[in-house]
Amino acid sequence: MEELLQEWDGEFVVCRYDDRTGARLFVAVHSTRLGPAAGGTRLKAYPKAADGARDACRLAAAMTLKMAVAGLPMGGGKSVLALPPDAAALSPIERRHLLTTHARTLEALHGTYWTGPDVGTASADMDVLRETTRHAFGASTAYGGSGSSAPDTAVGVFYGIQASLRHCFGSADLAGRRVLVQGVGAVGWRLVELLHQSGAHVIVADVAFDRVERLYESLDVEVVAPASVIGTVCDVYAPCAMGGVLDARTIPALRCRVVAGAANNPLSEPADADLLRERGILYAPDYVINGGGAIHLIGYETLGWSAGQVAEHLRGIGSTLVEIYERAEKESVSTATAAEQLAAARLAGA
Ligand code: NAD
Ligand code: PPY
Repeated sequence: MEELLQEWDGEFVVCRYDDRTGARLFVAVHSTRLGPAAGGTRLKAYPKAADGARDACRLAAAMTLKMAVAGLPMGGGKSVLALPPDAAALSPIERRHLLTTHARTLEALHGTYWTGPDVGTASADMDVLRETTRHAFGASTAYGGSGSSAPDTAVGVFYGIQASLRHCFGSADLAGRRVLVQGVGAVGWRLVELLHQSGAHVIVADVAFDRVERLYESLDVEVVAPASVIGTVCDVYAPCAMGGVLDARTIPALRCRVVAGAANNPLSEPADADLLRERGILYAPDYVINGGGAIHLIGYETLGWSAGQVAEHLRGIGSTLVEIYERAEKESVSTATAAEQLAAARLAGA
C-alpha cells in the first residue's frame, strides 16, 4: 500500500466495506482535468484488498490517457469491487446488495465520477446501479442506457489490428493472416467474428472451455490451450482477457509480429514496451486500441452522437495508431512512449 501511495499521481480514492459480502469497494478518480472522471466497475476476487486498490488506481490512470487520446471530454477513473479470495459465487441478493452499496458511493460523488461495465459486470448490473444513481453508463436501453459497449470495443480493436498490419506488412489485408485471440468473452467473441469475416485464420484460447467449444462449433477457428498462447506462432496476438500478460518472462517467448488487443494494462510494467520494441514486435497501446467502449458510452450517452458519428470515431482509432507508430519511429521511442506523448499534449492543452 505504501508503494501504491508513492507511485500514484491521481486525485482521490474512496474506500468502502460491504459487510454482507466482505467486499472492499474502491473508486479511484485519477483525473478530472478534461471533465468528470469515467471508467468501468470491475468485480472480482483479489488475494488481498490492497491488490484491488492497486488495480483500481492503475486502471483509473489508463482511463485518463484513454479519454485524452480518444478526444473525449472526460477524465479517468475506475471502480473495483474486491471480493475476498475465498468468496463463493454471489447470490443474486448479495450481488444486488453489493451493487447498491456501490451506487450509494457514486451518488455521494455527485457526478465527479461516472461508471460503466468492466470485467465481472455487465449491462444488467448497470441497471441495478441506475435504480439508485444516474451516474452509470452502459445500462440496457430499457433503463435509458446505450447497452453493452463490448461490440464497439471489438470494432475499434479490429480497426487497430488493420492499422498495425498496414504499418508492419504494408497491407491491412487480413486474408490468411494468423490472429490469436486470447479470451473470447464479450469483446473477444465479437472480434473473432469480425476477423473471421475478413478471411483471417483465427486462433482462440479461453480458460472457459464451454465458450471455446461453442465458438468452435459455430466458426472455423483453431483452438490452443490457454497455457500455449505465448509461444504460438501468429502474425497478431490479441490479448482480450486479463492484464499483466506481458513481462520479462513472456515477451522473449512471443512468436508474433504485432500485439494488438482489448485487454487493459497488458504490460506488467512500463519497461515491457521497450522489451517489445527491442524484439521488433509492434505494440498497439492498450488504451488507444481499446477506446471503442468509451467512445460508445460517452458518445451515445453524453455527447448525443448518432450511430454514424460513433462509427466514424471508432474508425479514428486506426488513424490515431498510425500517428503513434509514425511518431515512435521518427523519435526512436516505444509506441507506449509515443502514445503517452500524444495524451500528455492533449491534457496540457486542456
Ligand atoms: P469478459 O469477462 O467478457 O471476457 C474475458 C474472457 O477472458 C472470458 O471469457 C474469460 O474466461 C477469459 N479469460 C480469463 N482469463 C483467461 C486466461 N488466462 N486465458 C484465456 N482466457 C482467459 O471481458 P470483456 O468485456 O470481453 O473484456 C476483455 C478485456 O478487454 C478486459 O481486459 C477488459 O478490461 C478490456 N476492455 C473491455 C472493454 C469493454 O467494452 N468490454 C473496453 C475496454 C477494455
Ligand atoms: C474501459 O474502457 O476500460 C472502461 O472502463 C469502460 C468505460 C468507459 C467509459 C465510461 C465507463 C466505462
